[in-house]
Amino acid sequence: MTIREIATTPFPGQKPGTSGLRKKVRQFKEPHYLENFVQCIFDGVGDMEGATLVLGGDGRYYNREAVQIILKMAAANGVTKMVVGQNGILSTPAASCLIRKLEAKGGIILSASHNPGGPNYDFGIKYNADNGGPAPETITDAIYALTQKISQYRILDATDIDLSEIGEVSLGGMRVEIVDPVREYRRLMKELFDFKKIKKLFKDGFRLRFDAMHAVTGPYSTDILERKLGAPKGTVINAEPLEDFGGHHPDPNPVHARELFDIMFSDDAPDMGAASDGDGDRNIILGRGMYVAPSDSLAVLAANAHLAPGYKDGLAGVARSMPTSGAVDRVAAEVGMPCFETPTGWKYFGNLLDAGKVSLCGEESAGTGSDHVREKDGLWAVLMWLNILAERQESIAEIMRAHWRTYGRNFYSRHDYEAVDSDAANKLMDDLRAKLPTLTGQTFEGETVTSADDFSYTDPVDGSVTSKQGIRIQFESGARLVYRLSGTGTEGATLRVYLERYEANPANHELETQVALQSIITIADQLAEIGKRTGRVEPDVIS
Ligand code: G16
Repeated sequence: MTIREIATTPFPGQKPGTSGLRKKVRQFKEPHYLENFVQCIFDGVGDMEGATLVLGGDGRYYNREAVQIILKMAAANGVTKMVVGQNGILSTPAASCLIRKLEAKGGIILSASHNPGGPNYDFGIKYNADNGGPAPETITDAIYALTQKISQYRILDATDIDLSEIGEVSLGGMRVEIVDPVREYRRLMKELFDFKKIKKLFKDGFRLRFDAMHAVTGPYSTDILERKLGAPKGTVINAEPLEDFGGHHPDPNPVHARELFDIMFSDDAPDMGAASDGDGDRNIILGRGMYVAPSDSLAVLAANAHLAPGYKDGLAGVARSMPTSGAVDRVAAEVGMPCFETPTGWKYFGNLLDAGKVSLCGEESAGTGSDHVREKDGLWAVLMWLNILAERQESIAEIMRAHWRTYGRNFYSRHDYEAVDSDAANKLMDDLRAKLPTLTGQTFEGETVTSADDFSYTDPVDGSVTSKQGIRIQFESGARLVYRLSGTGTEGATLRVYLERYEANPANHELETQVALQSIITIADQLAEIGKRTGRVEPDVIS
């Protein structure tokens, strides 16, 4: 087998976003596009000779071809061992788990997360470092710089290898170990949670509906929930992973997980509903007739984590992304533990977790996780909730109401305007930024602004500064308004508006969320002229 050195030219726009490089499949299929980026990963990370890497993806369209290309390039770049999920499959948290378990140099994960899949939709690739988490900016910046000047890549001239059988094969001088994608992950979950108690919960008749959305958590949830924990067959719905996710967006929100929401708001709703996304790192939780906002879920997990064996000694601290509601801050203040506010993107939690400053973190974008891996983890969150429910023997609605009685309720919602003209979106943000210095002290709809800024973060561990991370406007009442442009979309720009209002009085805790937030919603449009500038009369997604 020979190594070929193929001449190439730089591609514009191979800049990794919040979560690696995410583009349309047709872009990835352009000659040399994927190969260029992969070569830049190998060169940007460096020292591939002797390295062990982990490789896998969420099984979306183009996963199979991409895995074969990456394996041949890894062999040509001197990688010693590649550990690949069977059939090229690994959920994002399972990949993180394997990198840590094997003490690998890092891993390559193929996914466009919650974005749709198929020939006309999205694909993605990202590099995770040896801590199992998304590569820090020093690495992604180095990769990006190389994409601007690449002139050749190396690839082994070889036939595709069969990834359907667990075992070991060689490819050129490289060993390829094909592993069960679920096994190590399941072991880790067993260490963290009381499987016996959760088993008993199901035995006693607890009913769960887990929507795998035809994405990667199908095999993980069927194995763990149905086979190991004894949940009845059919607990997992849409369990079969499909390359196009059955034509849906594998995004667990009220629009794309409609089927689950309908079940949970029906007369025959089970006790709990949950769903994960394309690559298995996000989660949503529903009780009977109740949606648990991800920011609230984070707060409840923070307040109850000690009920699960893996967290019985309590938490070192918690962290949330800036746009996530302050519900978890209230728990942290009560317990007396540190609470950090980071920019959006899981990578910002990495340093805090590695330094032992926090053991639980989460984001409004349906992500929660802990120091067990360095990615958010959908099924982990479901198991954590199950463990808490098994201990408390209360319904989800009872747990939520008790939580609000204790801490007050942070009403919260996110309004998304998708595929907005990029120039219009950037101008909207620039004009808002220009207005910031004038806002403090002004009153809108009865709400007085106490501060207004563009979020900037100084990492408490390495001192690095990340600026322009979203516009935040804080009101005297405790309400807050945040504007941010998404870093994960592949079409135009997505404007996200995050709305929050604190309510201490239990008499108002049952208000409908959008009603509770009405004044903030009105201010959001007044300040940014969203309707006028985007031409939209309402958001595409309200979550
Ligand atoms: C990715 C990151 C998350 C982040 C999200 C933000 O999620 O891993 O940490 O919260 O992007 O998305 P946006 O920039 O669109 O608001 P995922 O699940 O897409 O990998």
